[in-house]
Amino acid sequence: SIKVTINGIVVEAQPDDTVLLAAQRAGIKIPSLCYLKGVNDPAACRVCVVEAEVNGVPMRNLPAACVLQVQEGMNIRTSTGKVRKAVRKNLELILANHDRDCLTCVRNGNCELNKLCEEFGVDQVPYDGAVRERHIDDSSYSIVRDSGKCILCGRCISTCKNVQGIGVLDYTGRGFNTRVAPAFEYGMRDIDCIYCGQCIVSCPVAALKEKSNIDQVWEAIDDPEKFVVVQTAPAVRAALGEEFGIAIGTAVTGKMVAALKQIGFDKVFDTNFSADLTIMEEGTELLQRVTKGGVLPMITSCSPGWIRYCELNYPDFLENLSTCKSPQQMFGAVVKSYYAETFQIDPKKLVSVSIMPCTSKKTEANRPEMEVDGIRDVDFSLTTRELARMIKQAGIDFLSLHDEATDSVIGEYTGAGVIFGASGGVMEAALRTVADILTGEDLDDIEYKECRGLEGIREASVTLPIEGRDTEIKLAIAHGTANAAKLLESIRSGEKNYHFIEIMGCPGGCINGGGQPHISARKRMELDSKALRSAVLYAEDARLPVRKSHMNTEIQKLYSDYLSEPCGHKSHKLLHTHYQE
Ligand code: HC0
Ligand code: SF4
Repeated sequence: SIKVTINGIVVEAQPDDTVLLAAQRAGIKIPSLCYLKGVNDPAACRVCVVEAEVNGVPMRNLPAACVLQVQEGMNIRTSTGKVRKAVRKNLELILANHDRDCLTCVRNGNCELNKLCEEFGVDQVPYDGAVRERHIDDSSYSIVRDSGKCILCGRCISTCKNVQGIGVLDYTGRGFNTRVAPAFEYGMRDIDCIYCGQCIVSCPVAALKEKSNIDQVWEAIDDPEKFVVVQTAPAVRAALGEEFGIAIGTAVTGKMVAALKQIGFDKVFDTNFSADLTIMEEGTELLQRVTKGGVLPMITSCSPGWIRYCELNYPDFLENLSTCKSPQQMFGAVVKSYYAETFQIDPKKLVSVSIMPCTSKKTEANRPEMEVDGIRDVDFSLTTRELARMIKQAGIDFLSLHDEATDSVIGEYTGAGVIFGASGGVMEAALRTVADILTGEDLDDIEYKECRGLEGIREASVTLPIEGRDTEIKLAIAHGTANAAKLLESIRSGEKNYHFIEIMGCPGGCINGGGQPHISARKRMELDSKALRSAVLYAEDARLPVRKSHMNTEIQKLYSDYLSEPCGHKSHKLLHTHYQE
């Protein structure tokens, strides 16, 4: 290791450390803005500048700590008058070209630029010259881009390109006219964006945000003619609390249900129910494909960012996709058919709302094929962040809410449904049911630990009795589309083959979706939010009395009273779909 001195403290650093990382590990905070751990280090904003000398010789200018490599004998000072003055000036320059309507901004309260300005006492913007032309693009169902808020940090560009392997955003124009935009300034609707929203959660300001549907949902709730039901995705409970100051990695399931009831939804349900339903359909589909010579590997189809990515980039794999709709859409279809019929509610008066950790779900809900006989499955899909805003708008004191439970007859869920929100969870849930069906037993060994974890691509295999013969079933899991691409390439080239694959569009799966609460770049350096949020779901699973989808009694009733059998005629009409080349 290398010894460097930071603010008079001797710090042990690794040879390839930057000064920013070495300082952070030693508990010394250097402010930063464009830096995003493991994703972006372009030294664009120059907010992390320091004074440095090597063996007593001062370095020229003020180097940026995010790209400055440590050297033996380096002496760093992070808070001199010169540094503070430079940081303040750089912040002022950024502010000069930034729309400063902070009061009405969605990032009010968690804006990283605002926080730095406050810390450095930036209380005026002394530059009063020309500002860049502002352009707001709300052409897609999912993502709004506002160039007036953009500070050109490049965090979204690097995330889209390096993390997701997509690269539809880039710098365009030069000098004063530099902007971040899709090529040829096309609208977000017209490019190969998968609406994963990873660019949103990496944005320090409000240059990228979800397209909000809050107003339409309030309108439906206020309309006495409408019966408004809501479902919440597995991953929402693992992160919603963060919006109310609760530590990352805390479950708020019961409070979330209580808040939704107070907001005024007529019935509160859980996507976990339809996650269980998905397992019944998808597990059956897998067994049919394996025993009847169908297309393998079968690939999960619940993540709409992944589906769009496959449609755009790997159309030769479309027949590998399970034909199951996602749990979000299955839930909507069940609410407007089985539930509506059971309680004699006119489906036209039913409004189906979903709360998702995802921005791509908004686009999925609007796909033309996501309806049955002209009735939409899901009318409005909101992000976890939008739900938090609604709770605040309703004046609900979230922290003091008492836990409440979801409504019946489509509200029960098992541990298998809960873990859908973490990468590997759908696979594990499917194995629990498929193994029981094939062995004809109620197996105790149901924690498939090999499915868990955050490695980008994971492989596993299980041996199951299929048609009387022990058969090895080969499995793979990928999350984040860059990893998905690697996995698909290895199959295309013939290097690998599998029976069943789980792919989620976002790194870590839904718990780290593009609709989840913002975590600042600073926090991301300090903790692993993906692991913390996943742990919430695995803990809830372990606590639940029933942990296998096929043992969900309300699912059993849904089949006996209405659908008759998995992958049967009615299921195909309501719960399955097709894809577009
Ligand atoms: Fe997910 Fe889902 S698990 S995609 O990550 O399958 O968004 O949380 O709701 O639909 O259940 C997201 C999360 C869901 C769906 C479920 C699946
Ligand atoms: Fe890229 Fe995803 Fe953002 Fe689209 S939503 S620009 S694919 S990061």
